Amino acid sequence: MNTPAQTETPTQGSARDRRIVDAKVIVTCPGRNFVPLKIPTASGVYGLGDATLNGRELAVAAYLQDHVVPNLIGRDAGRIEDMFQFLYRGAYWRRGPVTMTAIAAVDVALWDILGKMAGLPLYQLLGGRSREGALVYGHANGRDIAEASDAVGRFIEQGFLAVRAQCGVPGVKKAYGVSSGKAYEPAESELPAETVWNTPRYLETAPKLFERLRRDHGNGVELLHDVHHRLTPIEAARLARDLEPYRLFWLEDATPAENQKAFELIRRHSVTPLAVGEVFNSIWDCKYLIENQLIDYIRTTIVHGGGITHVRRIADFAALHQVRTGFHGATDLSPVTMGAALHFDTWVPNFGIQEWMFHDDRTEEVFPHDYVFRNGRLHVGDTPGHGVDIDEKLAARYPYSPRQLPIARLEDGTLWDW
Ligand code: CS2
Ligand code: MG
Repeated sequence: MNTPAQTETPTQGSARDRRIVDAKVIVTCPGRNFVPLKIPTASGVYGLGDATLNGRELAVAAYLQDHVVPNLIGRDAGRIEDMFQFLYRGAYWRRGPVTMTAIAAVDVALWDILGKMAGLPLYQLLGGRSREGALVYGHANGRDIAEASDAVGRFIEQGFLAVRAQCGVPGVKKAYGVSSGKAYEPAESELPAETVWNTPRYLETAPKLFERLRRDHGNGVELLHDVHHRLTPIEAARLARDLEPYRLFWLEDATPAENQKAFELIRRHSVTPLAVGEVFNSIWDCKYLIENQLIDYIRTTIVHGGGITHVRRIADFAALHQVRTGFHGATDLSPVTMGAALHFDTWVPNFGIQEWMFHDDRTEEVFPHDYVFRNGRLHVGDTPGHGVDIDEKLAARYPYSPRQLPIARLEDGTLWDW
């Protein structure tokens, strides 16, 4: 585990010290593309944010470079709330994944600066520890049910208390979530790879997978599953009902959630817990779902949800309705996001679980951090800020590599949700 270079003695800083003197948008590809944002202040203390949006990295980099960075220079890094309001309402064209990811990168960098200047870890700035370590889940998958069950077993042996399980679907090439041997990385080609989907076969396979997992591994491990937006509401209701005997921790993205009311149909037929939100980028995407108790976990995470400042509002709103957090944490979210998210997870009262897909060794070297895995949980350190740094020289050795996410079609060619 690399630990970030200790910053020199933090300075509480006056507005003069907190003045933003630069903002560096870095695009790097240590195993996959990331867009870190580095914001130095007059005092020499700098903050690090993450602006990675899988398959649209350059769109966010351009938004930052052309429309955000010129507005940062000279401003007070300590005015975090005002900066969010300026970048969100001041943009006129509000919301959307590119805008909110760009805002998130600035927001996280400013919170990092605040922590470094105060000499406090981010979780302390938010309100202190609510728990020792964040329960995490890993990604087990296999080309068939037996292989998937073996993969779940390996995660249990590594000490995971919760595991997401996905498996191949007979007759479906490249089913979602099944890796080709190495760690699962969906954005594999310069243009979207075309995959074929078959819902009836999937609806037959998924319950068999979990029936086998419970038979092989018992009820002690939390099991999760990601439908990845592929079912219609009634199909999602059927699957949620069919999975009830296997007591999933959650069924994720059961149906596309722009239609928030669709979840009323699922709720009517099943008590399987539901998780949604990795593709959301503001509270407005999930307000109806949360206030009507249509979901149990909200997955919108810091990098795509406007940063700590906005995601804290979502988490607090969710807490009023007994909805818990379950942040997205795929490999296409950098260690900067993982570090900031883990500090948030350490503080937030209505914490549920944190997704954690292992990053490539090259990524780990570019982004030294101080979080560690122990007894099924990730534990943040007490480094001031979010505890993640960047080795810029190393990052420069990994040029951007154009990659896009796949698309899915039904067998008759109908464009479907990937
Ligand atoms: C998946 C993601 O981790 C998950 O729950 O939905 O891996 C998702 O496919 C990627 O983040 C898309 O870039
Ligand atoms: Mg998902």
